[in-house]
Amino acid sequence: MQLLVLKLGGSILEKLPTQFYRTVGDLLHKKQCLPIIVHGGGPAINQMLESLQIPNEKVDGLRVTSQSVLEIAEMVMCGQINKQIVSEFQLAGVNACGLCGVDGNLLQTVPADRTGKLGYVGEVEKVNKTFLSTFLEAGILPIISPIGTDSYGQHYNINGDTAATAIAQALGADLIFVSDIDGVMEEINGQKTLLSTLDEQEIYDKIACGNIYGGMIPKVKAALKGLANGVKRTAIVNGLKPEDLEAFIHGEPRGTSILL
Ligand code: X2W
Repeated sequence: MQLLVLKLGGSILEKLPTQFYRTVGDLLHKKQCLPIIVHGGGPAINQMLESLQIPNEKVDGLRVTSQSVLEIAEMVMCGQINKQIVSEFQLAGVNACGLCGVDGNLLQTVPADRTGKLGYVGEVEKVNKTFLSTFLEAGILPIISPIGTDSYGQHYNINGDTAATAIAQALGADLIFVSDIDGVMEEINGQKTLLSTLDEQEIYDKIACGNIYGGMIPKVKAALKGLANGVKRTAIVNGLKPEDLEAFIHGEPRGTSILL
C-alpha cells in the first residue's frame, strides 16, 4: 500500500482543525494509504529557550545546537509537542503512538556539519524501516519527533523537513508538507495566485528573485532532494482545509506540487 509522510510544522500545530486529524484517521481506517506523521516544533523551542535565557541562533534556517539547546529541543519536541499531537489523534479516534528517532534506532544520524559550527545538528543516514513497519502493520499511526541518535548514543536535533524527507525517501512514500497556506503564492497581474506546480528551475529562479523566501526555502529544497531520491509525489497542501488534503490524496490538483 502507498505510504504517505505528512510533515506538520511547529507553527501550524495550534491551528489544525479537528477535521484534519479525522481525515488522516480515515485514510488509515479505510486503508487508502498508510500515513506517517513527522512534526517540528521550532516556535515552541524558541519560546522555551527564551524563557530559560539560553542563547538561540540559526544558520541557514538550522538551529545551532549546543548540549543545552539539544536538551530543550528534545524535551519540547519529544515530550510536549509529540504528546499533544498523539492526544489530538486519539481524540479523533486514531490509534497513534509517539516516537522519536532514538526509539528503535529509527533515525540513525550523523552530524550535519563536520566543522562543528552547528553543534549537535544531525542528518539522517539510515531509517530503521523494519521498526516503523511494526507500527504500520498493526494499524498504528506513528508520530515522529525529529531527534536522532548515532551509534554511540549521542542524540541530534534534526530539521523537521529534513527528517520527513529522509523518512519518505527510505520508504518510497509520498510526502506532503502540511501548511497554513494554500501553497506557494505569486503575484500575477496584481493578484495573489496559487502556483499549482513548481519545477526545479522555477524554484531556483524564484529563490533568486525573492519570491520563495524564509521557511519555504528549506521545504522546497527538501522536496527536490526527496524527489531525486525515491519520493514519489511531493506537495505543499493547506492543512486548515482538510478537504484539500483528501482531494490531493485522491489525485486531484491541490496545493503546490513540486516536480523535478
Ligand atoms: C529544528 C527542529 C524543529 C523544526 C529546530 O531546532 O527548530 C534544526 O533546526 P519546524 O517547526 O518544523 O520548523 N532543528 C536543526 O524543524 O521545527
